[in-house]
Amino acid sequence: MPEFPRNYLQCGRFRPDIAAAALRPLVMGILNVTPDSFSDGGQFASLDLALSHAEQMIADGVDIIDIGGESTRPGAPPVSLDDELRRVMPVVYALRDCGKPLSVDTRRPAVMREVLAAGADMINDIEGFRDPDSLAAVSDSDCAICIMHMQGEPQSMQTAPHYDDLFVEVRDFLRERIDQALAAGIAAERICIDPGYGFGKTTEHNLKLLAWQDELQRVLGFPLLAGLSRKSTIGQITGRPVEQRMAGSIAAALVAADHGACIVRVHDVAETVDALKVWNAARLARRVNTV
Ligand code: 9MG
Repeated sequence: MPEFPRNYLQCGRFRPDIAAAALRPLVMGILNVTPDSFSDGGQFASLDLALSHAEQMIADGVDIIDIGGESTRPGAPPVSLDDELRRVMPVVYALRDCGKPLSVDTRRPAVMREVLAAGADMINDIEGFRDPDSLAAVSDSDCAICIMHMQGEPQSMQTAPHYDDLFVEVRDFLRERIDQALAAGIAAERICIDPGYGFGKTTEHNLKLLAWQDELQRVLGFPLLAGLSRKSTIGQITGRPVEQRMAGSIAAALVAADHGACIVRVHDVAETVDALKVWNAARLARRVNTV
């Protein structure tokens, strides 16, 4: 098991155990509150639907709920600050006492400040906190931060992704952002990293990174979050449209777990939790050589 700053992730009011997660990764459930969400067609855009979806995820064994008000689907139109706040804030207020850590997926420092003041426990920034004000927005709190690698911008990132050295470029980007976060006063136990599957990456890039992610996690020394659920790579491999990618996504979550992921970000919580339980039980049995 890689050495992490602590055996927990400091996540606002919570400290999920990532030493245990090295056995079974934490499951982060996706709660999109975008009308144009690429995988749920805006199904959870209204507050009531979002809350009942969250309740179901909790019943299904979710460990962290990731709320997002901006679609990050390739080519998705940008959302205004007001619209993002209008979508996300009521959900954060309604769920803050649900007993699970609340993560908010945002690139905007203004949104980070508002959701942290409202009780969010984690900020998931697909830009890796590159906005000059973003680290200041989170530094005074106790929230966890997920630093993700992305090449380019969501509008254009899948046009022609190219790397001279995929592993080195992703590693060096994450290392530089980790150093900036630490320099901004963010404690090491608050940080997790993410190779950013599908963000400026072809299927081949994603599969290579998946094979290398345990090495990435080991050399950087921070817990790794993997998000492959329903992404186009799953569609390319299986030939399935987005609404038929559950089995492929569960397989991807298991592979990510097998390659050391501490957190998997998924749409299908119940199915992924069950699959990880079976994977974990089989793995533990392999270690015990007496029957
Ligand atoms: C918001 N979002 C969409 N995909 C993601 C991924 O793979 N990782 C993280 N951290 N966030 C994501």
